[in-house]
Amino acid sequence: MKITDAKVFIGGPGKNYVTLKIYTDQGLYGLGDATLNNRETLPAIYLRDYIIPNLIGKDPRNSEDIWQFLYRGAYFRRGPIAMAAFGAVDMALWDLKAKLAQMPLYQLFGGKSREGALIYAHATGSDLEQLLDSISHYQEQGYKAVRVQCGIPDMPSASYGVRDNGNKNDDYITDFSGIRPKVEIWDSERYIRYMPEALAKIRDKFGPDLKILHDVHHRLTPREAAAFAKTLEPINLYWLEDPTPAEDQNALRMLRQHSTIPIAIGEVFNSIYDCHTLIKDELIDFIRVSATYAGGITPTKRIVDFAGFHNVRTGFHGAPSHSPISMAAQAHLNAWAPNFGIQEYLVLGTKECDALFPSDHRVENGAFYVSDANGLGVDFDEKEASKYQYEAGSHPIVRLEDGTMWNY
Ligand code: GCO
Ligand code: MG
Repeated sequence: MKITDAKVFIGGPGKNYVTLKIYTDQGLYGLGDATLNNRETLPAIYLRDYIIPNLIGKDPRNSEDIWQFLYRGAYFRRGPIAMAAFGAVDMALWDLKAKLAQMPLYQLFGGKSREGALIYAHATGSDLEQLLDSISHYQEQGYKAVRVQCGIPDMPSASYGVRDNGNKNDDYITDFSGIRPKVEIWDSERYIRYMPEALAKIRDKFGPDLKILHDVHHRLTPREAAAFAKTLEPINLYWLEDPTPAEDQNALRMLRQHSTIPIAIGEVFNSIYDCHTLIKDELIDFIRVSATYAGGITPTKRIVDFAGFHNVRTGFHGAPSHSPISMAAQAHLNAWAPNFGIQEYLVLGTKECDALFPSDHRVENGAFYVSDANGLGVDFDEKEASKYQYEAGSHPIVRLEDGTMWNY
């Protein structure tokens, strides 16, 4: 079996999805997702100029050797651009492998450990009242877990995943008005003062069963995060996400020594080396890598297995940046993983998106049910794809009130 061609498509309804399609001499094709939020053209160029010419003629069944070829062969390895490009190739090869085996992909990992996999939605509001409405909205739809983000009084603009159209599953991160980023202003003191009170009110209103998640979006220093986590303990959060910037793995050690709050981290990680210490030393509870940015199914599955030895569960990234292809790759891992925790689910579930990526995967009662179709179980309609093209957009940036750049 040989790879005969591969193509990269950029675009989608309200989103620059980067889709890789690998064709073979046996008529089967595989699909992968290389969407790197707000830097989408870069993995696409990496694929087109450097990877695809090297794939032609290779046996697609040797997915391990192809992954090693891409990773070790690049010399300058790791980083989100390269790993997103490798990730797309790897997903497409697993898609092909499972199609060849005539099985849904999860069967190749060891079958299903569960039926529906727990998912969480993003409830948000520019103030608490709006956020409470947004939580009710998702609860009415059957969600058992929600991430809650709300505006902070007297903070000029507090976007760390806050939007004012609380219930719409649109891509609120990318600003398509141009390439120059919107500036948002942040103040940790106001946030630390207000958020515990808001989270307590949410727990009070919705009772003990709702799984409440909160994303700090890398905004606090280690000491602030430790103090903040301590005050949140009575609220019994499902997790506190990205309390500090992920580069400083020691920060999590400090937090752990002061609080028993469950910590989730890893959406910006690109390899097992980024989370090795955090997992080995049991400094986190959930690992948030994605099949795209971590370089595909092959390395992600290794991270999941390693995490399992240390009581760390999965909580894969699933922001709107991921196309239904990587969501499917993660759904197959979620169906199998013995140490599955939860899946973030924000694929734009619009008619246009379903037409571009047809599939039988379904979301019901706050859980994701993986399709039993062969392969990843998601297709890509090239005719639909021809309606879209790349649209430049930007990701907001964050500054403190005095102008100092801060972490988004
Ligand atoms: C999340 C995230 C995202 C990021 C986005 C950046 O937890 O889902 O923090 O929404 O902001 O992926 O591009
Ligand atoms: Mg996050």
